[in-house]
Amino acid sequence: MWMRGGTSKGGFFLASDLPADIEARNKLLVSIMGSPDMRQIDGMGGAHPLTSKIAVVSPSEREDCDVDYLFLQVQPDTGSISDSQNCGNMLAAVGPFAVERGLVPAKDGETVVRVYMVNSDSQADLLVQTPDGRVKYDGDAKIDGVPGTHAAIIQNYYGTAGAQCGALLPSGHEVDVIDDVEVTLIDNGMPSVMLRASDFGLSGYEEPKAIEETPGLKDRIESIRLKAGEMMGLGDVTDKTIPKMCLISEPQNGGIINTRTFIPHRVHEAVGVLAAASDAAACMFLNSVAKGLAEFEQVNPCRVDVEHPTGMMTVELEWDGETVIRTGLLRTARKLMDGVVFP
Ligand code: NQM
Repeated sequence: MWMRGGTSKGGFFLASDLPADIEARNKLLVSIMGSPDMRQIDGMGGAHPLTSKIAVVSPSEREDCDVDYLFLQVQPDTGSISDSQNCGNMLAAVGPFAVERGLVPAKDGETVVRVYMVNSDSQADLLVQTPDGRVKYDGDAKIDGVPGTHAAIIQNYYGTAGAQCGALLPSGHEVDVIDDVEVTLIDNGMPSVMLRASDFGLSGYEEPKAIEETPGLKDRIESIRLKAGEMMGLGDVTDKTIPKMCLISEPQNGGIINTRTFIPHRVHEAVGVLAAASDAAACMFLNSVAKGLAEFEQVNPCRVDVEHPTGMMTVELEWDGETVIRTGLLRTARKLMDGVVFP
C-alpha cells in the first residue's frame, strides 16, 4: 500500500509479504524504489529522502502492543538502505494501515493502535478515526507542509527519551563544543544535534535549497556530525542517517523555536516528527543552545511550537523536571494506492 504519513510518503508492507532474509529484503525494496538513481525514474520513489521511505509492519508478540513497525530509509541517489533511524511521519500511516490490513480490529468511532517501534525500541499509541469500523481519511485537521485538511491522527510516544543513545542528553551535558561551535546533543526519539544558525552566518530563515547551496556549509555540518555521532554513542555515523543536524534561531511566527534540519545531507522541507520532539526537549534545558532563543513558561504538559520552513509543528511534552515521560503530536495520513508493484 502506498501512503502519505504526515509530510512523508512511501511504501507500507506486511513483513510476511517480504523475504525473511534481510539482504534479499533490502535488495527488493531498493529495487521497488528505483534506486540507485537520483530521479528514481524506474521505481516508486519520489526522488527525495522524504518520499523514499518504507514501513514494514507485522503483528506484535508484545502484550502491550498490537503491531511492530520497522522503518527503512532508502537514499535515492546511492541506493543505500538503513534502519538506523525511526520515522514519526511514516508512523502516522501505520495506524490506518494496520486497521486496513486487519491486524487491529476497528472499533466504531476511534481505534487505538499500539505500535512497537523496532528502530528505537519504544512505543507509540495512535488514535485513528474509524466511524462504522472503517478508517476515515477525510477530516478537518490541518498540518503544515501538506495541502488541505484530513482526519486527525493523535500520536502519543512513550520511552523516547534516550531511546537510541541511552540518555536524553547523551553526553551528559547541556552544551558541548565541537569544531569550536556550541552544540546541544539530544535524543528524544531522534538523535539530534542542535546548533545556532547564527554561528554559521545564517539567519535561520533561509529556504532549504539556499541552505543546501551555501558554500562550505555542508562540509562544516558533516564534520560536526561525525564527531557528534561518536559522542552520542552512535559510533561511526558516516553511512547512518542520524544524528540529524538542526539549525535553530528565534521564532518568527509565534512559535517557541525556529528550525532548519539537515536529515542529514538534504534539508527537510518541514521537520521530522521525532526530530521536532527532540528539538522541543532541548528547549526544556535552560542552558542548552536554545538559551536566549526559546523563551517560554515551563508548564506541564508543556506545549512547544517548533517552526520550520513550511509552517509549525506543535509538540506536547510531559516532563518530570529531568526527562520526557510522554510526547504528544497531531498528524494526518492518507491511503494513496493499494495494489501490486513490479520490481
Ligand atoms: O523525525 C525525516 C520525516 C523524517 C523523519 C528524516 C521523521 C521523524 O519527516 O520522526 O518523521 O528526518 O529523515 O519523515
